[in-house]
Amino acid sequence: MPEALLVIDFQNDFCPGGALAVPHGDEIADRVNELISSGRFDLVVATRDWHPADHGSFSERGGPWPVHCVQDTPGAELHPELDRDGVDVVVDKGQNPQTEGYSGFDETELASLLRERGIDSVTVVGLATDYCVKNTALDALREGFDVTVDSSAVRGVNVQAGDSERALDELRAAGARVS
Ligand code: VGL
Ligand code: ZN
Repeated sequence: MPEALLVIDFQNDFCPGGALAVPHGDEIADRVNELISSGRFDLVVATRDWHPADHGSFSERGGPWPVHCVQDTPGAELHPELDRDGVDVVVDKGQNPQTEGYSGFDETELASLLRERGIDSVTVVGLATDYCVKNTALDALREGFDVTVDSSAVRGVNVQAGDSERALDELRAAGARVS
């Protein structure tokens, strides 16, 4: 079973000090790097939330979020603790100003990339559990991949208390394995 590791949005803006900091987001680094170097994965993909400056999810445009992950800004860069040399491909998402673009599969080349490499199974880690990790994992299931979420390598925003737990429940109900 060729397997890919999908590292979702492990970027400066989603870590403490960033524009849309996920509490303890930086703490996933060790586990993510351990998975990258485990030898278990045939392909390692890192996604980046990669918004144009006028993205519709920004509060100044009536959206729910502060300005974050604007293309080519330091906040949009991959977190410095991520083992960048272990990443095979970077996939940018969220570029359409009109859509949220939470999922790594939304208007990207990710599905075709995985199929091209013969991948049938994915492990999803990264930020944030209740938004981009959840939506990417749900789309991976819809695309027919076998999906595992490594719960020690994700962290959530938790706008409402319990959002991350509910996201993991939803993922289990949809057929993902939560390890
Ligand atoms: C995300 C909120 C807004 C995420 C991206 O990566 O989970 N959350 N944009
Ligand atoms: Zn975003």
